[in-house]
Order: sequence, then structure tokens, then C-alpha cells
Amino acid sequence: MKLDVDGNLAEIEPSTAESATDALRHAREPLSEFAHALIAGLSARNKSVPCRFFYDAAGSALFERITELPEYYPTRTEMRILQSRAGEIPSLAPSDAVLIEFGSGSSTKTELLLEVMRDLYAYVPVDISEAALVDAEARIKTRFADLRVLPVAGDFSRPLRLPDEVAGKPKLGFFPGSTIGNLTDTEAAELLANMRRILGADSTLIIGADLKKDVRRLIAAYDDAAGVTAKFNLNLLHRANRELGADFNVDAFRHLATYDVRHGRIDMHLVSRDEQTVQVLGHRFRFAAGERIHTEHSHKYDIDGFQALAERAGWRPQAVWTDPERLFSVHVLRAG
Ligand code: AVJ
Repeated sequence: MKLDVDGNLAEIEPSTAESATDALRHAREPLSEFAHALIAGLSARNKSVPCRFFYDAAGSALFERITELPEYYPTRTEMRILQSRAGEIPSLAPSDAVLIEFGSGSSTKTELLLEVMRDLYAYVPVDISEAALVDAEARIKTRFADLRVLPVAGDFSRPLRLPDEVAGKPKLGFFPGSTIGNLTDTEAAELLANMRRILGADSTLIIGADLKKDVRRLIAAYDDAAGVTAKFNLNLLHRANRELGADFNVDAFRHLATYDVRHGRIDMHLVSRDEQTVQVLGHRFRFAAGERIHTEHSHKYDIDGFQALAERAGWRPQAVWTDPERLFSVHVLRAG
């Protein structure tokens, strides 16, 4: 998508002098990935924005608050499962193994693994964000001063080269949080297959997957009483205003979480309260009253279904751990 600066200026409503100046300033910068995705997503017949754009600084802080909500069971349940299996974790990989963490945002879970696996050859956090990697490395080094930390900046949904130093070492992959649930089944199978290629033949993967359960409980986890998830969702619009000079009236949208039984997933949406028009970098988008922007899929699995998905991607299920209420599952997969 290309921006035509002259065209843009002609389209801007002369509501405030500031917004015109902002739009001009933004229009002269190369378009960010967020700008491209937002404009493309709002141009479609069914409007949507990819969920990875939730996580700017404000959104990441809101997600941290979500993990502490009484209704949001996944984070604490997964942590409890890992704690209860702490004694078994060292036997999953030989003593000179390399721990590869996909995404470096889950420090407490990582620390639990590092705590029980004292003979690791190295810890390799992989993240697309250099800033997140710098943070992760600093945090881990204060607690595990002797550990070799080899951060890799990159996108683990694509072919990725690990540091030469870890070639030939057995690998233990770690992908907690049910982040995989944000993907469709096809994308999830592709990601699992890619992780299999990255980790190699002598590898094990520990991966968290949220389980299907009572619909009311699921909805409550994504529409909490304190309204933190609503804020997290609406932050996308604030972010567009802050970063792109968009003119979303955020109060004119509301948060909505639904459960799609057929696909086994939570969907999050932003619903336009009224008919309205919004301007983003000179593009104008019309919203009908009640029209939705889809912002997230969060798939829920059953144990067999997740194992079948993993098998399609070249993994052999080795163990599955769950909590007494069967809210969440942690799968141990072996390269098949
Ligand atoms: C970080 C993708 C696991 O789907 O539960 C939390 C994100 N969205 N509340 C999830 C999220 C709304 C979360 N994941």
C-alpha cells in the first residue's frame, strides 16, 4: 500500500490544526509494519488487526496485569503444572543440553526451568524484539551468573540459524503460555514443524496449550470484571492514535469476547458503538453501528487434538501434564 501525500492532505478533515500536522509528519515517514497491517486490516470487508500489535509498552504492561487477574487462569495454572513437575524436568534432556526459549517474555517460567536444570550448556532466548532480548539477558544473568546466555534476534516462524556454538548439542525447546493458540491450526502446524527444524533431530519441546472448558469460564477469562482485558484490547486504538496520528474516538468502541464452538476458540473484537468514520494516515474508514474489528483468536484444545496437531508437524507426544481441574496442558514432545 502506497501513501500519496497530496491525496492524504486533501482527505484530512480540518478538525484541528494538530491532527493535520501529525498526519503530515507521519505521512513523510516510511510506513511502519503496524501502519501497513492496520490500513490493510481496516480496508477489508471483515475488519481485523493482527493480535501481535497488542504488545507495545502499554499493551505489554496490560498483559502483565491480565496474568494476575482472578479470572485469567492460564498463566498461574501453567506455572503450577511446571512447579509440580519440577522433579521430572531434568530427565527430559541430557546435562549438556541447550535450552531454546521461543519468545523471551515469560521470565518466571524460564527461571523455574533454569533452577532445576543446573548443567545446561547454554540458554538461547529467541525473540523478534532486540529490546526484549536485552531485558531477558540482563534478568537471567543477575540470577544465573554462570549460565552461558546466547540471545538470537529473529522470527521463529521462519527458518532460523542458531549460534554455531550450540551446533551438535541436544536441544530442549520451550514455548509456554499457549501463545500457539493465537494461530490457526494450519499456522500452528507450520510453526511446530519449523520449531522441529530449528531444534533438530535430537530435541524435545515443552509447550503450553490451553484446554477446552466451560464456556462461561472461558469468556470470563477474556472479559474480566475489572475491565483490564477491555483496556488491553482498546489499547490497539490508542496505539494507532499515538503512533500513527489516527483519530479513533476510543470511547466510541467497546470490547467483546465471544467463543466459537466450531473452531474451539475465543475471538476478541472491538465493536463500533455508533456509525462513525475514522482517519488513519489519510485513509478514511467507515464503521456501521455494531460493526466489529476482529483482534484475536485464542484457540482452546483437547489433549488428543493437540497431540494430533503436533504429530502432523513431526513431533512424537512423550508426556502431557495437566492440573487437577484440567484447565491447562503442558505437552512434552520428542522429535519424531
Ligand atoms: C498471550 C496469547 C496466551 O490468548 O490467552 C490474554 C493473550 N488475550 N487475554 C491468550 C490474551 C486476551 C493470551 N496469549
